[in-house]
Amino acid sequence: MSPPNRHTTSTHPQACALRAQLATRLSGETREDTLARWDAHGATLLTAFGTLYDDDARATSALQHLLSQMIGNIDARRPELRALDASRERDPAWFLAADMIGYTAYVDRFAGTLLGVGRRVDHLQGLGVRYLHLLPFLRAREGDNDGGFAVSDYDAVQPALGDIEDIDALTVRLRRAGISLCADLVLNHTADDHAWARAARAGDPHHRAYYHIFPDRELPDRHERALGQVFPVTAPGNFTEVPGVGSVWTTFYPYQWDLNWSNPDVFVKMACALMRLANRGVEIFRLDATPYLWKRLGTSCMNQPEVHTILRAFRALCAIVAPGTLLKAEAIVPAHELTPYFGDADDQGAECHLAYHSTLMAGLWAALAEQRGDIVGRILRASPAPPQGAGWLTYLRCHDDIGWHVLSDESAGAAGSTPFDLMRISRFYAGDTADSYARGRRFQSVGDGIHGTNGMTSALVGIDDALARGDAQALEPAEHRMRLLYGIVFAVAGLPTLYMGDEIALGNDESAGADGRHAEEGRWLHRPPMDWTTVDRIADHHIDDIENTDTARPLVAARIHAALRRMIATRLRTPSLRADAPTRVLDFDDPAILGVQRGGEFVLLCNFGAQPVTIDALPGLDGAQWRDLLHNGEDITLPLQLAPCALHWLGRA
Ligand code: OTU
Repeated sequence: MSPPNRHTTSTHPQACALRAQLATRLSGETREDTLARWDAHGATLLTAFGTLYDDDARATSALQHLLSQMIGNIDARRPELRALDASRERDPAWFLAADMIGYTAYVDRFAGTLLGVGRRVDHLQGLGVRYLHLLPFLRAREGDNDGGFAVSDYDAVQPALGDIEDIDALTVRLRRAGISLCADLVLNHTADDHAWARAARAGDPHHRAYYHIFPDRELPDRHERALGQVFPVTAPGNFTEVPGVGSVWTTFYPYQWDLNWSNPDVFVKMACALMRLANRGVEIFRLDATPYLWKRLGTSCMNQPEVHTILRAFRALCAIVAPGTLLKAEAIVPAHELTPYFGDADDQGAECHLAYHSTLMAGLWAALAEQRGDIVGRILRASPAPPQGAGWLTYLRCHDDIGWHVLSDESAGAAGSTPFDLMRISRFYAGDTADSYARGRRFQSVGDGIHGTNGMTSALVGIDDALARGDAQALEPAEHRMRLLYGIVFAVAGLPTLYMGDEIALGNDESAGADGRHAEEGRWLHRPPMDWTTVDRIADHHIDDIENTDTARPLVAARIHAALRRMIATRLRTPSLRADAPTRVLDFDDPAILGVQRGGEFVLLCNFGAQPVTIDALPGLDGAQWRDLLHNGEDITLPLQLAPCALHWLGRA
């Protein structure tokens, strides 16, 4: 299917007709702004919707319902959110500024409840955080719920975390602190006890059509031949036999029923969920499992063209009803499939504002295990600059495993690079190779299968192991590794995001497996509760002697915290570190070295190798004078010796 061209509302008959409806039904205050937004984006929304649903008898009433809900939500949008909309329309690249620092956490693990998060704002501000992603907090099914990714009600909060009004209160508190809330919008599936699923179970044909339900295994078996598996060990297969219902499509866990996006009512219901959350102050939507929304027999049912059409429609919808809002693609797919989530070649910038750079994330870990900076250099070279007004989200860890499949091209030696062995890397991080310092675990991997790796940064870089063994000599390089990796995350193009606990090198939650509820789900290894005792001690300067090389965990925490804060503070005053400033990878013969120029005045230099390396010159930057930004601005003179795992941020003197 070819992508629809951009239409203008004036040449789109249906857009003109609906404009007239908007003009009569909107109240005075919002009328002019909304009509201008409709003129700019209405045709895109309608063209996308039409491309998806024109042949469907349900489309006309679904669209009418959508329009009514849009009007209702526009009318209900609070003045401070409207002000935010207006300011972001004036500065659409606001989230690409150098002072955007991200943070991601589970509400309960971080602060107990939504209101508890508000009481921890000081900590976030101390880190310079401007973007806070709270993992799913909407009401999820009881019992197993995939860390909240099995949503039972998009208009209710998980009772243990608070209630729906707490979202409003929290976002007000966050906005006052300059922090934007990012929330998950789980689009691909609902919990099996969502009201729609319950109605489907009861046999209601309208709601059965919200899901992919088959009377027998014939079509599921045909589909399976081309489908992958997300959780091959704990949830093999993509369909679940539900007694009295049929064979239900469940890409993830059996209790997560995939929604049928070829049904226009599903589109409208999810669009309404988005608008209501936006009106509660959510500013960024993490579109969970985006690649899976559209199914097509004979394909992997990932990244189908219709997924991109849905995203274009959602983008246009936001631009009309809540233009201060951003969309973030959670598409953990190889790099060449990822960039279309910003919009395809002839419609760049028409889809998501942000996308997780998962290839870079996994590549950083591969580079560390292989002691090869060139792995990261090649990934950066191959990463196109996102279109104007869009950016990468850069990160080192998140609540999920490190999925190695995103490196399938790179590990096979794409574009003449030296291949690397993902199996070795996966075993390395599980502590299963002779040279390993890591205490991670393999995830969903059986036999020769290479799936993912679990573990906190602290465990994967060797801090946990050195502390457990009380080995001060092993601790120092482990801390260098952590600084090295975060030093890259904070310096390359993107919105850099910390994973909760990394700011104090929080270790694995080794009790997770012992907890019966989570025994089956290895990802809980890296979802520990926040250690506020240590945070408070650091904040109160009770840990002064941070240069002390003692092996006590609080001292490590204080050193890592100070190192990350220094990077963040430096980033804030370095305009060349904007997410959209140009990137140039420097050529070095030694594969251990990574050099990256950002903008006109910044160079990142690191050594992934185990040996010191001497750098005689910075390619293409002859004659420039440099200061070492992370080391008190000392002058740098070439030749420069890079110690193993050295990290330097050079600024023009
Ligand atoms: C996401 O991840 C969430 O991040 C997970 O925590 C959920 O379990 C899952 O969706 C289901 O809601 O496969 O290993 O390409 O890779 O959506 C994590 C995207 C996952 C998928 C991704 C998914």
